[in-house]
Amino acid sequence: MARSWRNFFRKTEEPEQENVQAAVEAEAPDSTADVPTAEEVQARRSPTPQATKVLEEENVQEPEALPESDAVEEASDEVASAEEQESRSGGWFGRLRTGLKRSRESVVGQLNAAIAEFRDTDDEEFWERVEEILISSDVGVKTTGKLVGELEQEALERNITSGEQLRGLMVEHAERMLEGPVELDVSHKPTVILMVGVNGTGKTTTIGKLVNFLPGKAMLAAGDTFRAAAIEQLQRWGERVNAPVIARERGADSAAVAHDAVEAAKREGADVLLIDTAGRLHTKVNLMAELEKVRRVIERQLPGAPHEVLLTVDATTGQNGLRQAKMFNEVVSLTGIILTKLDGTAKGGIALAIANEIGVPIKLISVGEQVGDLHPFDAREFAEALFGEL
Ligand SMILES: Nc1nc2c(ncn2[C@@H]2O[C@H](COP(=O)(O)OP(=O)(O)OP(=O)(O)O)[C@@H](O)[C@H]2O)c(=O)[nH]1
Ligand SMILES: [Mg+2]
Repeated sequence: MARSWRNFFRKTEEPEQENVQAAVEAEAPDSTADVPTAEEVQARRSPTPQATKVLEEENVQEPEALPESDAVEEASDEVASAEEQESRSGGWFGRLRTGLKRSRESVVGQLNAAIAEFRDTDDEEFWERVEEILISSDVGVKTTGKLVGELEQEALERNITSGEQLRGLMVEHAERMLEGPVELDVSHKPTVILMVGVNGTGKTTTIGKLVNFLPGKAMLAAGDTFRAAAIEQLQRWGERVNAPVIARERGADSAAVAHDAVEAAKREGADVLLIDTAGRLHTKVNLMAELEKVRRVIERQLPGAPHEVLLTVDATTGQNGLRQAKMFNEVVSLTGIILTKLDGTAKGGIALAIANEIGVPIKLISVGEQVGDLHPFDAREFAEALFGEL
């Protein structure tokens, strides 16, 4: 059974009213001067005909069957039951498996062949072969060493003699490695979620998809003031999911947008504020410094925020995803990873490398461009999709 959206959001803590109040009181009087009201935001949400054209040219994906704004709770129930249905029929899990097909053909296919020849735990050649297979599927040298070391030891201790038992052990160990606190912390009011990542990894579409599942009133912030049509892309999502979008003009300081947005979220009583940012290479020092500034400004406006800093990693980029996670984590302290494009040619092993080497939990996975393609991460399912029987 897939992990459900129902228990994905952690809402147990009391809203931090005192903090919010203190931050509001500490505010410089002119700092909110040009923050638009919700009405103004609503009024300027429609993309211009020109922007619409750009969006069409870009073939920006529109979400399907979105809920009414005043029926978010009910909608998430509907989504959960649709998800249950899908899960029963193997729907999105099937997509994950198909998505990992290249991996499954290379990893599971090769593992099947290796496992078929497994005779005893002392067979050094067998373990070397397993290591090669894992390294070639993006698990990486370090994590492969750990995984195979543990497997070998346990297989020895438990006197494993059959290949199928060994596969079971492998799934178990991978699951343990992948397990982490996946819940999204939305216990604050407002909860601020900052979305970061390399260009084209899925930040903006993930925000759009995620809003559908979030409890309460969402607000979006167009912090990508760099890429052409980025603001319009988010505004388009805002319209579809009935969430106001705080924006400034293209080229504006994205920290200023974040500032406006936090103020607006506090003032308008938004439950969750999702801040989009421009795609940036983890190796560009000045761009990473800019992101750090965005984070700092948010924290100054609302102590304790951002409550979630989520990194989108395109799973098809392999081991580079590990370097991205490392660098972004150093600069903005990630709270979670979203693995996207698992419906593509991803090998999937990067999930193990990230979980083991970065220590930041994978919280969500995306297996396509539609709203229903975003799912809470489930370590067991992922391990099975990766190493389960063909
Ligand atoms: N197949 C597939 N496509 C995806 C997935 N997630 C996002 N995309 C597509 O990837 C493209 C880029 O997504 P965006 O959300 O614009 O990515 P971004 O990180 O905001 O990009 P920049 O703002 O340019 O840095 C879009 O065409 C999305 O529809 C996924 O899980 N699977
Ligand atoms: Mg974007």
